[in-house]
Amino acid sequence: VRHYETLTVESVRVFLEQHDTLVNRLGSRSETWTVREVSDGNLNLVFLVQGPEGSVCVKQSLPHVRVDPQWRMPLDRTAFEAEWLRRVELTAPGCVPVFLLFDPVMFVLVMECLEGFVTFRQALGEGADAVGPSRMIGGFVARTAFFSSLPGRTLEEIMPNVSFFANNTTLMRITFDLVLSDPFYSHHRNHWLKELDQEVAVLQSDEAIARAMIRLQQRFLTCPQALLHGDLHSGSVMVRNGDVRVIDGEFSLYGPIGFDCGLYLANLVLAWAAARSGGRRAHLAEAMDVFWSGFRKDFLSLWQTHASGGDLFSEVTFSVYPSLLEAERERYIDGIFHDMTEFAAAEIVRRLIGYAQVADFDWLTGTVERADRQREALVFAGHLLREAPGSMAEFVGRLTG
Ligand code: SR1
Ligand code: MG
Repeated sequence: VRHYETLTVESVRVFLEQHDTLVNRLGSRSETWTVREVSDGNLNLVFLVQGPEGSVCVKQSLPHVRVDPQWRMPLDRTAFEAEWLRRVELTAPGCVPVFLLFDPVMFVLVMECLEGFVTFRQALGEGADAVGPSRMIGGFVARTAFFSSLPGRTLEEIMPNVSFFANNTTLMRITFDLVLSDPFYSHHRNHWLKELDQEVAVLQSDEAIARAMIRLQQRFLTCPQALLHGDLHSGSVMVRNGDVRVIDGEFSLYGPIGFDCGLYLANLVLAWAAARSGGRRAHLAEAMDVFWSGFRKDFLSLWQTHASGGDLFSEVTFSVYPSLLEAERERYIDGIFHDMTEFAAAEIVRRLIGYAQVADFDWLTGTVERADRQREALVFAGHLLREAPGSMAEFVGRLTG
């Protein structure tokens, strides 16, 4: 009887040997394979295996948070990631690693190894192009959202998926707590540079911000618009010479489209705040604009070319009211924009004062300068929550001021 056990560099080899398709991919003599553990995320184990013929990436859930063994956790997250990967491969081909195998006993997901890729976060820190990947991610979110939502599909196609992903409650809980709750009150998981004490106190005692967060909590849990990645920060994007892949769909859920957009945008803002020069900041501001305008353009154009594909905003039903349909579509996109700016604010705040922070500021060795940069982002996020901007130009204008 097979049972779950945590993989090691040695047992990964034994695991892979049991699957002919993987053995064929790597090359038949397993003693020639090299196995490397490269886990660096908060939750899971990751191994890269190189054989004479090819390579694979092996990801396994642990029964706890990888970086905190006391924080116990069920294993099912790789099952949701596998399902997300299989669906997104169809709606956004070439944008994710190729799915190879999921083992529901060992909670192991095997996929294409992204050789030579680095995380977008690392690339951003090294001054790499941000505009090209942002255009691609705008298109990626548009396609994955459109083809998993009621504008693009029928209710019979969508509803079983909504209910399947509604079971990803463990990771929903993490997001609800770490992104949308803890940072906005006094919680033991929060931590920040003491130079930011005053800004944090202001943020946590502002009624308008509390009101915005209550709205966001509701949007996150009660608005299943589309299948989301659910954790679309710059560490979930891999890049290599203009090639871009989205990884780590374990947080996938049906939720508001602005959540994925907001997380991506927030991580550009964090990179902007940590940037090494004014020129670099201008480049990152351009990437923000390109991301949003790319998303908007692609989502609207999918609507035009698949006008009868879905149940909502159907040209079949409302063909005699073309201007009404157009106005309603604009309103839908405006709603995504509003959600995006507020979710972006929540992500900025949590990455600066919450449990899981980001490495973007690590190159700033002096705490005073680091705090100054973080303060800029924190104050900007507070402003977004108090008063939503009406356009991307206003969003970028407030930032670059
Ligand atoms: C306990 S998990 C902390 C964070 O890591 C993941 O990448 C998600 O961003 C989550 O919020
Ligand atoms: Mg991750």
